[in-house]
Amino acid sequence: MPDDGTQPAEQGRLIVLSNRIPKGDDVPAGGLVFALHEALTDAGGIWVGAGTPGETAEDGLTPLASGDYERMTFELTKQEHRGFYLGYSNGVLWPLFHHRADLLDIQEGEFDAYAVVNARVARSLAAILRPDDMVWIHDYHFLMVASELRKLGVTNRIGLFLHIPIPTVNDVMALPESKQVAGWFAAHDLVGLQTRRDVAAAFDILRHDDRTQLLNDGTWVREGRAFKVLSFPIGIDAKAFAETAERSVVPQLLLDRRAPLLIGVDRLDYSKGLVHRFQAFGEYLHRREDLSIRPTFLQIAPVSREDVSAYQEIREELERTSGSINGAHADLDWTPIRYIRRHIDRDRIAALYRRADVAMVTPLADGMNLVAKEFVAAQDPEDPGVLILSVFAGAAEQMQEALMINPHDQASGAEAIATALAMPLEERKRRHEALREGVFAEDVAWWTRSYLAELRRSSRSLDMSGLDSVEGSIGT
Ligand code: ADQ
Repeated sequence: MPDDGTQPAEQGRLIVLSNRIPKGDDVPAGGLVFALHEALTDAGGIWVGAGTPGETAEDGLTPLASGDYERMTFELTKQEHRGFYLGYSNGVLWPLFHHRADLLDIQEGEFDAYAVVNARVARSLAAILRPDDMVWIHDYHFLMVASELRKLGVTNRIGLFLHIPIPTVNDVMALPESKQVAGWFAAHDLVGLQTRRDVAAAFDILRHDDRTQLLNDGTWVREGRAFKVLSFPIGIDAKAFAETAERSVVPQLLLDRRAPLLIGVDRLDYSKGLVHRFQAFGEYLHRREDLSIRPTFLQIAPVSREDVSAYQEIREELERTSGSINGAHADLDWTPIRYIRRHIDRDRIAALYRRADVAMVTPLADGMNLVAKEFVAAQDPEDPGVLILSVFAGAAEQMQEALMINPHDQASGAEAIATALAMPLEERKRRHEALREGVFAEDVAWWTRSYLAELRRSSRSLDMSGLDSVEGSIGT
């Protein structure tokens, strides 16, 4: 039988944990939630996520309606939601892991709420686990769940996949709990990251922990437990997305192919580099010699996490920047930046990608960035658009045929826009073909299979015989 991550019943169930979980029948297409839905539809199992915050919270899981797999929620109070989710997860860990230690908002009691919720989730999971079940934990909301499970005596295989980048050792030192971080990772059997660059950063963090050693086969050991840290770049359902793009309808207003269209699609987040992107476009407009070229830059960026103060600030800054660029360049019949804060249907987005001549995917830090892959999948191979990609997107490691830019350097972005808009068809096709091949081959099903196959391969107890430590000795 091929070890491809599909799950025969006798090997136990797959238990997936993520903060967000679809509560009704509709599973939002795209992003993490969609990827997990795909994984569970294939493998079966149980998906556990956060319930609606209430006045009190008890241990245990509440079943939701199930289909191909079961869904359950854990409880948390409104106060815990503030401390665990808005506070420690999104006000501390998110900026830290996106290299923005300057934005850390460390508030008393928030880490405690994080620890309390992680411990309750662990107890609730432990209560349903059977000996052969595999646990797959997602993202920064649950970094302590595995160590809490181990404290409860759970020996099941436990994997973590972090969708966001890994901080530098220096950044980690800004965390009051910095000394615990290596232990959190080490409680898993497999830590999956988006890129090789993230794996190198995680190795750095682990090397700085006195109790963690690297063996010569690439396995790490801490306090008698072995674990691995490897990269598994997440993909999209490329085939389905391409089909959606082909059959969806572009709004009439944007159909005039004589006016070049640039597109950006992001959650409104400071990590996405939106202000820098607008400034690069402004710089392009400023440098442009042929004033008859009047491109429109359509930025779709619905607000997210509005309860976190850094998100209110980025929104205001973005509005100021687009206003000032439009003020400098707009004409009676031309608005250079069209900035839409509304949520747009996925079908519409797919059609807009296909219509666009250029996509700007220019984050300052991003675990992967699925928009880059969606844009490529949506293109007409006979007349494809051009992807401008930041070197700081995780996607950059796989998508070298994009036009790479440094988002901190306005000139780099402005030049890339000029190059993209003038790129001959042959070069567009050549670059797109190479990108498309990667996006289709390493899709979301490939990602799930590779991760789960590796987690299944990991041994549940450490056999250290015959393995030499590369850095320091074992067990001293
Ligand atoms: P996100 O930070 O949410 O995800 P991203 O990878 O770009 O970022 O995924 C966003 C998804 O939402 C895409 O599928 C996109 O099409 C969709 N989307 C964005 N804006 C939208 C809008 N206005 N309307 C409708 N849909 C919209 C985190 C990490 C990423 C990592 C993913 C998956 O931050 O780096 O790639 O998880 O691992």
